[in-house]
Amino acid sequence: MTEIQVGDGMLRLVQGDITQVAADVIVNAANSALAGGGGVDGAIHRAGGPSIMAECRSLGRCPTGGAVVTTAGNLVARVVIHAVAPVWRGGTQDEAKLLASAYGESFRLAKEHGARSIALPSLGTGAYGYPLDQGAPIALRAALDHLGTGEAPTLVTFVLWDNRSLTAYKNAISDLLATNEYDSARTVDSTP
Ligand code: AR6
Repeated sequence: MTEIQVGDGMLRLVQGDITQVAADVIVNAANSALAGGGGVDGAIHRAGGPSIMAECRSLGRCPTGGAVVTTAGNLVARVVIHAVAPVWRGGTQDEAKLLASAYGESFRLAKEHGARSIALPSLGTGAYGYPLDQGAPIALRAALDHLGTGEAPTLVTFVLWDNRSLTAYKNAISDLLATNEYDSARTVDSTP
């Protein structure tokens, strides 16, 4: 596990299945139709049960770069935040802005729901094809910017499915911390 302290908050990078992580809020990598699918989305609906899809149907849609909240069904979390990353189209269609917005909305909604902890997957870097080396710093900047505010949730965990994603996130956090842009952030644990 990699742990970065940011002021009074903590950023964690772990490898695993997000449905198995205990956090007040779990973020889903959803589509605009909130219709379910593969990847994280499939795993969350399978583990959480049908009440999540029932609520998604009643909400209807969510724009790309946005996020909506539903019950977490059978999951340990209190709520699921369904965030919609952009489909990668070569980087010329505002993808970076839209991906940052999906993360930003997730943190905003988590705070609104009084969550102390949030677990997120790597949005957009699976079926939607966002290149990992470009998606990872966007995800981490959103988390560091949020933690820098000192607002809840103060524990942010990125749950990375495979070793490739974990490595990309670890490399990206090293690069970001080396810039000195985030002077309240420091690595407290870095177990391989
Ligand atoms: N826990 C954590 N991460 C996971 C898990 C899991 N259980 N399963 C997969 N990942 P993706 P996207 C990783 O495709 O790119 C869906 O069909 C995965 O390896 O889930 O935003 C939706 O319905 C990858 O690194 O999300 C949408 O239509 C990351 O999570 C579309 O895919 C994101 O991959 C969204 O695509």
